[in-house]
Amino acid sequence: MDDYEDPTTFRGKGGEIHQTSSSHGERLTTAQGMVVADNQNSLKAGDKGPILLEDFVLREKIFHFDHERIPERVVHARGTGAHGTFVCTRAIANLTMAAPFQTEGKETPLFARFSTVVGSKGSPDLARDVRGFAVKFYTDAGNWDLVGNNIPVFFIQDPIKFPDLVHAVKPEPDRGFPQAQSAHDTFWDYISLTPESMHMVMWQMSDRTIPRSFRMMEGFGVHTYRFLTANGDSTFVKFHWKPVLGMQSVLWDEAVKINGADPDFHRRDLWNAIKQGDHPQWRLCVQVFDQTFADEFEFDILDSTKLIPEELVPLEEIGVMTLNRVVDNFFQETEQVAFCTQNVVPGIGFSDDPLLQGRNFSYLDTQLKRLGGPNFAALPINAPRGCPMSNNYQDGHMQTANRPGRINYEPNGFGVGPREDPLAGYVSYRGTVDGHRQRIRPESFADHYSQARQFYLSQTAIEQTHICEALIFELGKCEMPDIRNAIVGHLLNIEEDMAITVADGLGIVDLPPAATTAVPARSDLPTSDALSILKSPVKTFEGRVLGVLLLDGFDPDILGELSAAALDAGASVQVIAVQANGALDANGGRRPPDHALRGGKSVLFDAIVVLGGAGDDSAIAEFPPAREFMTDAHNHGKFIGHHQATAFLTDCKLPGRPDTGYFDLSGEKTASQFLAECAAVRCWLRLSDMPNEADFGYGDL
Ligand code: HDE
Repeated sequence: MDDYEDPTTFRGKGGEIHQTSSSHGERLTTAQGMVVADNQNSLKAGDKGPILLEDFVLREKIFHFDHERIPERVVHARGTGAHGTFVCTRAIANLTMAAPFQTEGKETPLFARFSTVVGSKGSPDLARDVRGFAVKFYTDAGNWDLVGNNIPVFFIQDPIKFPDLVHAVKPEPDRGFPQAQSAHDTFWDYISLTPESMHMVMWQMSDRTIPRSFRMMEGFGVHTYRFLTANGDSTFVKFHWKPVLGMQSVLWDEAVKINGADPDFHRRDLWNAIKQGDHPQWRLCVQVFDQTFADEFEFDILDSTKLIPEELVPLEEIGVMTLNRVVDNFFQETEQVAFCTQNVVPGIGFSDDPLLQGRNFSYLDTQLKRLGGPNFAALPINAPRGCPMSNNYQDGHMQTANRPGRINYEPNGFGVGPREDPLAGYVSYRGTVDGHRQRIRPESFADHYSQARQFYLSQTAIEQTHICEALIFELGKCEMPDIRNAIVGHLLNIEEDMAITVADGLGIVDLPPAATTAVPARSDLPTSDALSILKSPVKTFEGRVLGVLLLDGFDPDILGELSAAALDAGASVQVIAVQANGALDANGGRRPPDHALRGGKSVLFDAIVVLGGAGDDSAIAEFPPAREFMTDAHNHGKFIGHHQATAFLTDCKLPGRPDTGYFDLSGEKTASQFLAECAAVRCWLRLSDMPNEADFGYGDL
């Protein structure tokens, strides 16, 4: 614990513990500043009560406690945030007057919040879910919120569908479960009736929705936005965040187990990384294009279920975000931060993407409910920092910044108060708007399968298998066979082999007919490597965690070498011992662990080393947590280093061991050579050799 001070205590009459004023003399007071004499006993009549209504200290304390909660976000409730900066690496003043992009080297402070979408505030981090990726830039010209996701497309094309989508995926209303899961009837029922979701569903079933870390996922603005110049020129822009540590995901079986072993895995990972000075970074890149490109592109740039392949419009880096400070207080910062898509600054404009227009209404509205009044913009986490906030808004809940004096209107003849400024002020993109009032979806939004197919075909074989397995898992949780069949009908429009694999995995004997399509799906779109995680292989072990299991009698020098090599590689080491009081090294010293074996599951680490004693360690393989530690590491394709632990490993009965993912550290490889191998993240060969249903005569998987 940080700054732990041994409390000075005394016992009260009833034996209860009282703690006297802390060493820095801070005294406990009520909200009125009155010093509290006794924080352990309420005011009673006699020794045993009843408690007196007169006890205003008790009543105030309980009253405040009773009102501590605010409504959680209706979506994206589970999240974590951090402070940082954005540094412009390439000025683009020719494209936009947005303050952060005017000069190279310009720094803009920011706050980022990452989240899952579906689960409640207390749900586990590793749910299969889209991740929110929201950034508030405190620019010199006001706050700009880029509220994106880690997936570049979305489920729906029109905001009027959003409440239904969210109702369908959230816990079912009669039973209140399942929590933080799309694997249930109502979600897949809705999806089966919403073909425009098919592209997003491919992403959702891919490894993108089980990231290893927030630090290792991409972010996307999703919608087409506009860059605007001072003279009113405009280009279209799509925003992309690229993680400097590369992309990495966990396996589904790891995700399921991490949720139990450490439900705060992603929160803790971000917190630890920033605290230990490994500040995560993302490159902000843009795809910039004009109306001519928009007119020629095969899909509508206003359709949020479509992306523009990077191969077609290459990304241009314009800056780097670094997260370098954890929050001082989770509630005040992460919980009260109020992102709003309509928070833009001069130079950033909206396109006519209907989903974006809908969001521009929703976010302001939802903050009012969540934060309880219209003054939430004045909370320190939401207030502008690079420029003053000056207006005639007044009163409302919790107002603290009413303008002094008589004048709270504009224009006024008193010569006081803020005035509009047509030169510095925000000017919307002029464009023209024309058309009938009508509830209609444009025909240019009608193709729902072509980019879904492009995404699937752009994946490696391993990733395609994961998508099929995810679909089999999710649909296998549906109770209604009709829903499973309907989804397979859509999959047939995306890629036939995938549909057949999923149908086999679900035990569907007669393939359903393909779903009817508004326009025929295209099969001529070129694949795009940028859509695959594994086609952009990670080349570093930086930012990863090595778990070292110590058995009694281990060689401390090897542990030292591993720690030094990890430091060099920008990685960290966590030590696991059989018991919490540590493992004995070969010299008789005791090394305290970061985890005892029962709590230090191998799913929490990126690669594993076992340091055995000089003698026969095989007996420890009889201990279920030890065997499970190794079995999981092996089955999850982890790289495994070992030293003097052969008997233990043999008795763990790991099928196929040793393979190319095992490294003997007593001669074959040095610690740093082993860590260099770990940069490949997983021994994919071992994973592709794992048996599946087909090996046991089921289906055709
Ligand atoms: Fe959101 N979304 N959303 N969303 N969204 C919210 O606002 C909404 C959409 C996203 O860390 C809510 O403050 C509608 C797309 C993130 O605080 C709410 C529609 C994308 C966050 C809301 C969408 C997002 C939210 C709930 C369809 C990716 C968390 C709490 C028109 C580009 C921000 C809140 C944070 C949060 C509405 C679709 C991303 C209800 C109506 C598309 C990252 O206003």
